[in-house]
Amino acid sequence: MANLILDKSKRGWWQSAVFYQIYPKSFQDTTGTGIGDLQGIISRLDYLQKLGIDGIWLSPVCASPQVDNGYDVSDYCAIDPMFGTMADMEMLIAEAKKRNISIIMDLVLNHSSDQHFWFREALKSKDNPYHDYYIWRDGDADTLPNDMWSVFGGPTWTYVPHLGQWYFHQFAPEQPDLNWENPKVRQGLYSFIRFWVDKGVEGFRLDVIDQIAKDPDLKVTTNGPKLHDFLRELSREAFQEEGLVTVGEAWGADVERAKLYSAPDGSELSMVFQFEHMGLDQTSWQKWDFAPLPLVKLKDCYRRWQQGLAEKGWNSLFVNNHDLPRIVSRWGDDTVYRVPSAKMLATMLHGMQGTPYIYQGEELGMTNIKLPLEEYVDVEIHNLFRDRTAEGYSPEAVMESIWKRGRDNARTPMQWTAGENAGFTTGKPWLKVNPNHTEINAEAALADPDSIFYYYQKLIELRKSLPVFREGSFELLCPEDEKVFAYTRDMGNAHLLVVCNFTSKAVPFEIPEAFRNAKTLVANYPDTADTLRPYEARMLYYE
Ligand code: TEU
Repeated sequence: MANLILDKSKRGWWQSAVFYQIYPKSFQDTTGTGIGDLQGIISRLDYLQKLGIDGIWLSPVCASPQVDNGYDVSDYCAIDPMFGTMADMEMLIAEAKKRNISIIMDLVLNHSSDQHFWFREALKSKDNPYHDYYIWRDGDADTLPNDMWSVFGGPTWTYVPHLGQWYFHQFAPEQPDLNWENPKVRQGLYSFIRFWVDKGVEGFRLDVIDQIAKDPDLKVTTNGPKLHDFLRELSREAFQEEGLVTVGEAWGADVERAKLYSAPDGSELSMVFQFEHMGLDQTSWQKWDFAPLPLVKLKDCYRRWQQGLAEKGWNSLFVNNHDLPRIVSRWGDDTVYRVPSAKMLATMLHGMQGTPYIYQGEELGMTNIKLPLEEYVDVEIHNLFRDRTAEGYSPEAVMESIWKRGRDNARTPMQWTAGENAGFTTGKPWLKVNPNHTEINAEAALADPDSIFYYYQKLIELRKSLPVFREGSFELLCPEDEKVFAYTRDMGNAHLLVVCNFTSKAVPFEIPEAFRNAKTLVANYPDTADTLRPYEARMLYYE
């Protein structure tokens, strides 16, 4: 199957693109340290080109003490030595470009590491020029400024005795929040962005961008009053370079806010990652309190986003990333029906309007992992265990939550081969390799024409060859059906139908009259039947 080359000189090229997220620590090690590196990514570019993707979203590779796997940056213009050198990064950008693959870097602008020069200076004294780069409140060691709680557990405030002050952090204490009210902070961050644009980076993913405009006195973290002013300035000063693609991580986005973020005039960002669909299968706002997926609600959620942003903004399409459990274990079936359910979920997503993001290993149908607590590395998992057991939860119940929802599920090393450490490293992997790599691995997928890998390749090719994927309007069929997700996309005389059985049982479904003689673009069963078989998915098309 020939790859269709995307013309990136066209405005809005990213609307036809498919991106692939790499979590560098877990992708490919070439030095035997047990940690993936930039040369490892370079060595796998041909694999990614074969898949057909147009860009790589690279999780953080800048210098970092790695308290939160690189989301704690100590130097925004340096490569962490554990991943390689600046020369390796330049080589990656150039080698990727040769294959028409853009590099999209991850920008952590809400907070820095406590080891960043700015924070080390800020700690020196209240009148240090960098002190006001962070957020401080005077007080004594016994009285927290307020009761705000950080995302990773514990208060959002940490006391510095020699200053008699608390500093604010929405994540770990080693990730102090930057003070966006200070114009020098903003200008400093823009200069880091320009540094990478000059190196040839073609876009950015912006970590927790909806949390930059915080106001601790009002206990506001997400969607602060100045958020969109800050974003417009950021965009004007740093992103107007021709053709840059920008995607903001915005847990607090709803459809109306997303219209601002992704306004077609480009005044803010290209698009955002919103998470409404990722929060439906839980009983509280906390992801740890998991529940079965309510399909009717999921469908309604997608319908609102698809129709809401049509011509008014742009969607990103994803169900996996480095913070989320593996989708085949979550909404599919990671045992008997692993292959058909992985393909079904891909069909559901890739038929929609927006820019798809594939997370490393998703194209192989990689699954969650079940480890004893001490084998996990993620700071969030350990803090959760500490906090929930202290609150009276049984250790067994907490472990269930971790197995279902822990972030390390997504971070186990990429499974390249059936051999030792899945071909990821010759050393000791920093996080356990999933034992199922003997069955689930890239080598096996590439040798099997019916694999999940080739199914994704086909979906990517379709998206680039038929404009209905990019432009078509969205209509949800049978909204009340609790088992089948079906929708149509229409554009002039081009019509697309997507049908997905979300269950492990055969279910009745009548193909709409107009599609009776339509062509099957892709399907996860080789033939048709009167019912939809377990996790069956079909994409039909006619003009
Ligand atoms: O994540 C933002 C965030 O709040 C959640 O995704 C969080 O990781 C967790 O899943 C909530 O339970 C971003 C990054 O994607 C994440 O890896 C970082 O740890 C976090 O920001 C801090 O930079």
